[in-house]
Amino acid sequence: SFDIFERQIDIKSLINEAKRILDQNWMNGFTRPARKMYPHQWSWDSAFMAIGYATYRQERAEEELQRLFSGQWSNGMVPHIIFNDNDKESDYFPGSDFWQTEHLSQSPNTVSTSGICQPPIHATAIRHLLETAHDRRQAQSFAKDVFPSLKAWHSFLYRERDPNDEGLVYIRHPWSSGQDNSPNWDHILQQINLSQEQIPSYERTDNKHNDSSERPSNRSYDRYIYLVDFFRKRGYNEDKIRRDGCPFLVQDVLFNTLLCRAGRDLAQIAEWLGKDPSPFYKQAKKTAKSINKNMWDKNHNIYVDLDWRNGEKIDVYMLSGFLPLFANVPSPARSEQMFSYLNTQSFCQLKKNCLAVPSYDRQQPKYSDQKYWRGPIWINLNWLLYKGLAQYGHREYDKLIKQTIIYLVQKSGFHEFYNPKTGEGYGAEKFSWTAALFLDILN
Ligand code: 2M8
Repeated sequence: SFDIFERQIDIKSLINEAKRILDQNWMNGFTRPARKMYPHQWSWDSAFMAIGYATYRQERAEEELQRLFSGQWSNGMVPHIIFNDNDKESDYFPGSDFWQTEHLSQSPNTVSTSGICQPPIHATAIRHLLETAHDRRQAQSFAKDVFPSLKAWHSFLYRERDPNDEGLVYIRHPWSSGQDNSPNWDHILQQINLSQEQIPSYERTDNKHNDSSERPSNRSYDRYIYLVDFFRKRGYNEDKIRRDGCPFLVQDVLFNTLLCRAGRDLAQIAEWLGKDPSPFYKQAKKTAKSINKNMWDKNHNIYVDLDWRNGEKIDVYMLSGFLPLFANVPSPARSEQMFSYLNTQSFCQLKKNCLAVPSYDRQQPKYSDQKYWRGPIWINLNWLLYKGLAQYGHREYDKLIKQTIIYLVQKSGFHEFYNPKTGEGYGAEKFSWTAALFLDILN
């Protein structure tokens, strides 16, 4: 047991430590999420980094996102990884040679990239930068430069990933969700029956750097790799991938929530730049409506993912199911219903000494305190919840999130994820988005 409110905490030195971590992970143009384990540039991580840099180093925030967009494909996709070809220290798998994107007509010539995307929180980061920048003129000119890239990115998603024009886009790989090993994917992955010949030969490296009991199972990894092989065999052609029955097509709550919020942020950026915001507002409105209509689970008071292939709800209750709060999707009445589930032992209850909000309902049989994306506390999800709840006036709960994040960081350092019971840190150490979002929360 612990009392977070009794500790004397030296906030200043924690802030300095967070900045030091970002400095150490800065690779001259982008920030690696962590040494060894994640040596390249990841898409949604970069947006979180930019939000952190916005508190003290505007030019880095801009550089970071510029480098990310240098990897954008000609169809508008922002890849989930832009590889750091100079990295000699790491053996990250799957590297660029495995993705085989280099000779595609739609991939860039100057940098090598993966062939899938990650949650689109970039316009949100750029709007934030515009609102907080010390040098506003510079931020405006940066926003003007990247506006066409942002626009192409959102058009790509609605054009290629929403073939039935529902306002909801699908992802086709667990890595695209950002929550790689979430129990959300278990059922679909279980249904993918593969013979040994269907799995390309490969060697995992992720569990060399980390305790393998925290990482995804080999069976899941086989399916992650099979999916990449499925895409590269079809030249990353979306129609072909869908037509040939890609076994993983999911409309994910968090991905669509961030698209909805980013759509509104893009509209606001357009307005500031003297451009027409209405198409972006319209898309965001439609997405919000569909999240409310199709993803709401009225028996559990939370939003859930959908299997795009049959429209069925995936009955798994994750912290991300509350995150439509971040995009102002639920009505105030619905947000109260959600809060009555969030504020219980299933997640984190006020006045019960909990340590921020775990990523998965603790009462579920598959919940784990330790396993990557299957229960532990992640700072990015808590940050999104923190911002979301603030819009609905839940001050006391937000205070709890902020204080527990400070406690976690002080107790265990800036880890990738944390044990909700003990506060112990797991995964990569000196993890960049934990540092970046800590800076924003304390700003
Ligand atoms: C994790 O994902 C990568 C694959 O993309 C991995 O496990 O190797 C996830 O936590 C993801 O959300 C994150 O962007 C990435 C880098 O921090 O690591």
